[in-house]
Amino acid sequence: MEEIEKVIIAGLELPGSNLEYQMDELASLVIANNMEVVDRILQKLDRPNSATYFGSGKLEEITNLATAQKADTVVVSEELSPSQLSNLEKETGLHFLDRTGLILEIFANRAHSREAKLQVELAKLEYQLPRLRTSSSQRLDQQTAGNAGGGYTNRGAGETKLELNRRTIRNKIAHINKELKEISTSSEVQRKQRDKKDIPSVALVGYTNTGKSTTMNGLVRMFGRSDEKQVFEKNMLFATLDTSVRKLSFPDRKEIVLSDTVGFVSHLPHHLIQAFRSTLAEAAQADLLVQVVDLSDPHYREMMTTTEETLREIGVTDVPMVYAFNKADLAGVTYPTLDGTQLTYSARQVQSLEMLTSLIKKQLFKNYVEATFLIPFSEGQVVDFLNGNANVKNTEYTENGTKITAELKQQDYQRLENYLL
Ligand SMILES: Nc1nc2c(ncn2[C@@H]2O[C@H](COP(=O)(O)OP(=O)(O)OP(=O)(O)O)[C@@H](O)[C@H]2O)c(=O)[nH]1
Ligand SMILES: [Mg+2]
Repeated sequence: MEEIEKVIIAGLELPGSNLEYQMDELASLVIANNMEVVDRILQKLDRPNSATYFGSGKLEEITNLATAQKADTVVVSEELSPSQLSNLEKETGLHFLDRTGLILEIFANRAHSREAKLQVELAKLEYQLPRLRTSSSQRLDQQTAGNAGGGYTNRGAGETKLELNRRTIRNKIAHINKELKEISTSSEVQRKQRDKKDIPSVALVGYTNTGKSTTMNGLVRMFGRSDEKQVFEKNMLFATLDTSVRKLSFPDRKEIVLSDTVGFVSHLPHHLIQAFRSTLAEAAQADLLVQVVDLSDPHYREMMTTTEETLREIGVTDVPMVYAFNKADLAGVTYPTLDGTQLTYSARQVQSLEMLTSLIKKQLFKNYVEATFLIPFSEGQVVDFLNGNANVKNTEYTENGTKITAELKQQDYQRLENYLL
């Protein structure tokens, strides 16, 4: 079995910070990256030390703790500047990873599809670019140390190497961007085709690990095609990194496409958000968002704020949203209950999913109307149209034609106005 890396998590308690929550979430992120938290260490400061983030006394404490716990890596709860990271490593001899670097690693390990892999790679390169100077010159220093009489030429060579590395990274970035663009235009084509078919789309959004994929799977079991694949659900942060789209068909013939996508976390690295734009575009294109919230998490309000901020950042501002407060079974409240656009439910319960379905349908099919038409026998194609596209509630054969009562889209209703009874 692969040895699990032991790490220490460390954070600064700055005025006004909610460090305990931050550290708990950091610990979950560390676990999500297949590492083990062996200890945590905190320091109270008015502001971070500009050179080493922590104060110098604390650095010694961190080094000692790491030795005692046999840990080589320290994960810090915030994003550090490139020079802070390299100073910390120099002063302690330990490996430091900041929160951004950690999230990038998780995403890199989880990405399966070509698109997700490219997106993570892009975010990593963008993150590395400003950090290149320190790490590559360090490597050159080490080379010089082992290479007796390296002399003054090394410095010049080092600069050139750095420039070369930067150029290589920029080239890679350009290449990946091009490839991603090709992929996104092709998925855009697919999306357009769906749009043309007029099927309304619903996107599940929300904080990571709230139960989006479980909700999707439950709905697909009830209303999806029997050969539709289940999506991956697991109790860990960032189980889902790709967008999955499934079609649901309800007994009344109404259909929707439902998408499940990557979850959010507070301070999601900016580069990642940029890189995942096209994956997240599914939400921007949706007719309705269902924000899945983990009601059993004491911090669910903060998580909702983060979700809404992240949606704004990716430009999703004017899609209507309903709220699905999940894991009600763990929260110890009565469920399922519906209050306006707010559902309290459990994604593991059929009755709950039925209520979610009716909430979604109520929002999406608001402009459906019920009407009764009388269609002359000579116009059988209109009867076929209604049977194929409307929720037919009653059919009667009269002397003058077929009398059909049906629930249908406003625009179809207008088209068929001539046949109104
Ligand atoms: N008790 C309980 N657990 C639930 C419920 N819904 C989901 N879970 C569990 O919560 C965990 C996370 O569920 P997922 O569906 O993978 O969550 P997600 O929102 O897709 O998470 P990411 O893809 O990581 O963003 C899994 O272990 C689920 O079994 C629920 O209603 N009650
Ligand atoms: Mg998921």
